[in-house]
Amino acid sequence: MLTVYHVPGTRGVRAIWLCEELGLPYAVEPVDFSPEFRSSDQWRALNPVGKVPVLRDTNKGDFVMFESGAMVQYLLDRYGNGQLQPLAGTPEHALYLQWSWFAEATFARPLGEVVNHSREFPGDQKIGAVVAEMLSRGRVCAEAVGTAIGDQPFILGDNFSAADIMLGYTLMLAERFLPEGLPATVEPYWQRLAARPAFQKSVS
Ligand SMILES: N[C@@H](CCC(=O)N[C@@H](CS)C(=O)NCC(=O)O)C(=O)O
Repeated sequence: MLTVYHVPGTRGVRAIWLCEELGLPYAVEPVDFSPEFRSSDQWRALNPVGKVPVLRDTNKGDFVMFESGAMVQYLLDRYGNGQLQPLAGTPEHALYLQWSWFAEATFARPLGEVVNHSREFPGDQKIGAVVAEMLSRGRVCAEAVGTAIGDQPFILGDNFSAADIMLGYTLMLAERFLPEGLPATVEPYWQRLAARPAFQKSVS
């Protein structure tokens, strides 16, 4: 059994969305998102920095991992039968990796800091400049996605891939936190992703 330890609307969406796309059976285990629980020994044993999500795979033994992008890659490599990613070692796969890593390491990071700073320092005026700077970084990333997507349906071209799952979660954050919303160049792509039944299941 695959179990995603998850808080609704957070990065576990990526693993759930992928399981839905692949038709993999999985369970969702709700996690108490309070700082107290996340800093407990119990939770830190699963995620050493107290974040969500965590994936457990008991199909063979008992395997536990954190980092949503790594989960996506693990699930694809172990259960995907070549679906939703180009062949490893090809330039197409390099671009698949590029957009997957970009989605979390470069694009989601400033948006995540907006969330973290606003939560940790509510009402603190000094945070305004930090949040504005993070949002401007997020905006540059959203525009980069718009330029790359052009008229193609998905980030790698005609075929939906797990890189769209990685980016889709981050676009959900960007739509929520960028005051002006997503650039017009990105909006049709985001709508296309958000309309997928597997995505809708992951956020329901
Ligand atoms: N790079 C990590 C980021 C995990 C992360 O930041 N999770 C958020 C929820 S989406 C969280 O637990 N935030 C709590 C905190 O950072 O205090 C991943 O992709 O799994």
